[in-house]
Amino acid sequence: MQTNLRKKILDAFTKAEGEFLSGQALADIVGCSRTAVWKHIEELRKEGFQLEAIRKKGYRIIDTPDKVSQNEILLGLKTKKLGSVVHYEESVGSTQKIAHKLAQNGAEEGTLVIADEQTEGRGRLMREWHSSKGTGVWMSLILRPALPPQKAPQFTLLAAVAVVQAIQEVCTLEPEIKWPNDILLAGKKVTGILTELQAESDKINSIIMGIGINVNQKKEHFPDELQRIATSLAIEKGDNISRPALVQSILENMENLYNVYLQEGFKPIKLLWESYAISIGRTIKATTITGIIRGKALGITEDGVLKIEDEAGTIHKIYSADIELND
Ligand code: BTX
Repeated sequence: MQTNLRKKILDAFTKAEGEFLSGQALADIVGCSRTAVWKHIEELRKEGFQLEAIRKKGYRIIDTPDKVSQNEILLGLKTKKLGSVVHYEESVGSTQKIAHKLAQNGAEEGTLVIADEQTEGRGRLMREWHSSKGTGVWMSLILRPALPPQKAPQFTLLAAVAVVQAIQEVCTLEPEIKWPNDILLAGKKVTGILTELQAESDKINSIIMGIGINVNQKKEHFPDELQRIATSLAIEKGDNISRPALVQSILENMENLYNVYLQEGFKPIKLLWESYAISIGRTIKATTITGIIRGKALGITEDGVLKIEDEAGTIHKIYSADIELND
């Protein structure tokens, strides 16, 4: 209930777009007493929000802390569904784990789990995902599309497009996608995406979309073994980036793409994805769990599966692999 009230107050400030809102106006919009509004305003202040209060005019928010907690995400968020429930933790093992539990317990579609730090962040095949404190976006989003499980790989590509669009919007940088789940800047990994499922044989119960973005790390924040292959938005931009603004943009782009997907299918997403992809048309080496395939990446299928033509002209369909560019 309290959380609901807070969400309504932040929504009202979002709609006001920097204009003053009187205590009475806020109380009317939110449907509570002026005292309750005042208490929430004081709590926001304690959490680092800077509010200007002028007699007879009311309140407006003039600055927010660079945190990724519920308040910062909700203030200014323009989505209907994605991010409407936010679970924020300062430090967790993995946001994926928490999101899995919430999904199992019936969490609604669009529920976001986000943390300031992960101590056991993970990538595909239980690889480690380095998730240092206060520097990145470590988030897991619950989606519940009424689809068969075979469609799930498409969501990795949909999420990649949403993240690329958000980075373009918020940082004016031009990232590229390496199939299926790496987003690169200057040839180095800035984002990893991990799509996990809770499903029955013919139906998805939930998709847990894990997204890890290096945002404000400096080179020395990365362990030695990552310094050669990883980068952050701040390194490439030469300036720090607002993490809440980035998360909001991801959620907004993702919601748009998800709606397009539900109405028109995967094709428009595929076209967008291909426009950002670097591996298509190039000679690549794909390391799968069953072996290595070398050949030309022809493109992706309607299901988001990668097609590679080897030297003998055989076409292979690759569902999951690590890709190296060979030309
Ligand atoms: P991946 O298996 O494609 O990539 C993992 C590999 O990437 C590692 O083996 C390492 O070489 C490299 N790596 C590790 N950390 C970083 C980093 N911070 N930046 C660049 N490269 C790195 C990618 O898996 C999927 C990652 C998803 C992470 C999100 S964060 C929120 C959610 N919670 C969670 O535990 N995982 C997801």
